[in-house]
Amino acid sequence: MTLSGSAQGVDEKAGGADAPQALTDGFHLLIDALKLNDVKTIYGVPGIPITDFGRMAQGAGIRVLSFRHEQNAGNAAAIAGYLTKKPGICLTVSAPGFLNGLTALAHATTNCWPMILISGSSEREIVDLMQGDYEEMDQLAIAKPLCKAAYRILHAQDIGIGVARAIRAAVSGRPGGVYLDIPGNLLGQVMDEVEGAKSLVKVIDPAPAQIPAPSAVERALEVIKGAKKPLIILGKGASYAQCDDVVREFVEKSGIPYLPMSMAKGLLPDTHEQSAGPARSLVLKESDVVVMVGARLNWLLSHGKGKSWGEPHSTKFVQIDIEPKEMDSNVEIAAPLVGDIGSCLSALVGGMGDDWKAPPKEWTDAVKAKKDANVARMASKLQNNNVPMDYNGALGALKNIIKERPDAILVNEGANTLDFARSIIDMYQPRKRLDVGTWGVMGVGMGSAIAAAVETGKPVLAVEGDSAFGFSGMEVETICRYKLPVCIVVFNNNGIYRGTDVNQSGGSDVATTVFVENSRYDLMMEAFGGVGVHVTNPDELTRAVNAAMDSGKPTLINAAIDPAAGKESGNIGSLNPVSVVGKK
Ligand code: ADP
Ligand code: TPW
Ligand code: MG
Repeated sequence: MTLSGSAQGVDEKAGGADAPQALTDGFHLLIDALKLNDVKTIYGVPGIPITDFGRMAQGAGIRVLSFRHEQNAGNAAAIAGYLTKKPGICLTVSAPGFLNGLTALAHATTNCWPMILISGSSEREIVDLMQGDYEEMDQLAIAKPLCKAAYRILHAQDIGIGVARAIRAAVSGRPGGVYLDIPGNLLGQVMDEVEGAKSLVKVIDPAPAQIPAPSAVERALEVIKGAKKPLIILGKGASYAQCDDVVREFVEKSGIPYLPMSMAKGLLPDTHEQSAGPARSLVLKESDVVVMVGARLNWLLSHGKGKSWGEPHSTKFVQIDIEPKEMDSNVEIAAPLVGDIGSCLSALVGGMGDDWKAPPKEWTDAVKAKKDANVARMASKLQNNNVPMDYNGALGALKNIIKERPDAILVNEGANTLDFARSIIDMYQPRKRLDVGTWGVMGVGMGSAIAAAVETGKPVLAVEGDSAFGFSGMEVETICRYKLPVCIVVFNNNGIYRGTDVNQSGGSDVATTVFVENSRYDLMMEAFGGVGVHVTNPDELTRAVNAAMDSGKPTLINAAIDPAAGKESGNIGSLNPVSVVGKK
């Protein structure tokens, strides 16, 4: 391209009028580098120094979605990375915008999702002398400890390699968040257009297969063969890996009961006969060999030890993970299998042979009996038509909706709203459940819902605690602006955990966990031209959600939930520290 305006003018003075040298600049190079590497969408907030970059990227055919807060744009990029296996891109302005986006970058890294936070930054010379530039901050140094890798590009000719490095760092090995620092004046730097095009790098095979060692495969098979009560745990690494067929083959050929972690629900349908989801406590306590597939033995699995694992009885672990350092992180791993999940599971299936023996029937029968009993016990509770609604009644309605619309994406956050929905709503397809992830972070809801709709084109049902929703609620405007097929259901119980807490001092402020009573979140959606509905019973809820999903119109349903129905901290109340001198 031949640049018009000042860049061309400079060139003409330098090169003479006869043969004007074609120029490019940092703006164009960055856009070309992203496009060359298949970046289709950028999530961000505009401002100095990246406003024009966003405009030009949009002009060049990249979809650039503007949010109301960078954290939500970052959460959208993070979940886009999870859904697509390509880095989700978030674009922010310097210092405060960068910091707002950084939480999401750390969240992506913690969850092992590929994401790149591209942030404009101020003048290096002024920042490094701490002379007080506009939005001054040493962003590279601050980002470094919070993500997988952090790079800064100083010269236009390095943009190609900088973008390539960021992409490869984000998706190869254990995926994670990468920070890419773009000083404002880099965008305006000019270079020869031909040289510029040559400097771009297309990343070849960004996440190479990692084949496990045959001896490690054999060791793993020996351990599994020796089991009397084996269990498979599928984590969100397994759903991220997008090798759904081989996951199914391994589970079905082995005949071993499996437990899906929250975001691995639906990798196999929750109604699969080998699912041990509803018998979670039993299988964790009693299994003797556990095959971990893309799941970590962190707090969500009680670190692989203690009472919930049936100690003093000991459990042997086989662990499949792409990250070697994950092995022995919490307990001894009897058979570490380091590699990508597709390659590892294919090797295991290959090694199982035709004479593979299913696990002892006493074990699979015991799991099934427990599961059937728990499912039956819940079924009647879910059909209640109580007013005000409790979690069971409201979620029973949503369970039926997802059963009828299995390709919809379920976004879920809150405490009780999260924990009850996770166990009540069955999922039927891979990567359809998006939630708070490894940190249990509130505020991912609207970013996740927006990215899910944009990346997949499928309808989205976001089931949100009223507190959880508030963290990203302003993005209802974004949802309306881009006319996304998102239906938000706010479980409105007047507060965090419960709406019934009282101020211990007896003063006039309400308790710390309590919100304005009977708020009408549905009116927020109406403010931007979307559909708002207020519902008080499960039948109304069902009707409203179906109407929203049929129409595809942005909708917010304010579902009035009994303020007394929830539990402190949902299912993880035991993690709260207790005052030794007791409550006053
Ligand atoms: P969950 O929360 O569902 O238990 P985690 O986030 O704790 O899952 O664990 C996911 C694991 O999957 C991480 O340790 C990560 O390194 C691993 N992982 C991610 N992608 C792959 C892959 N393609 N192959 C192998 N392991 C992977
Ligand atoms: C970034 C702490 C965990 S759950 C929750 C908070 C504030 C809200 C629970 O109330 P909600 O659900 O959403 O109304 P319900 O059904 O139980 O009433 N800040 C961040 N992350 C977390 N996890 C918190 C605070 C928290
Ligand atoms: Mg609440």
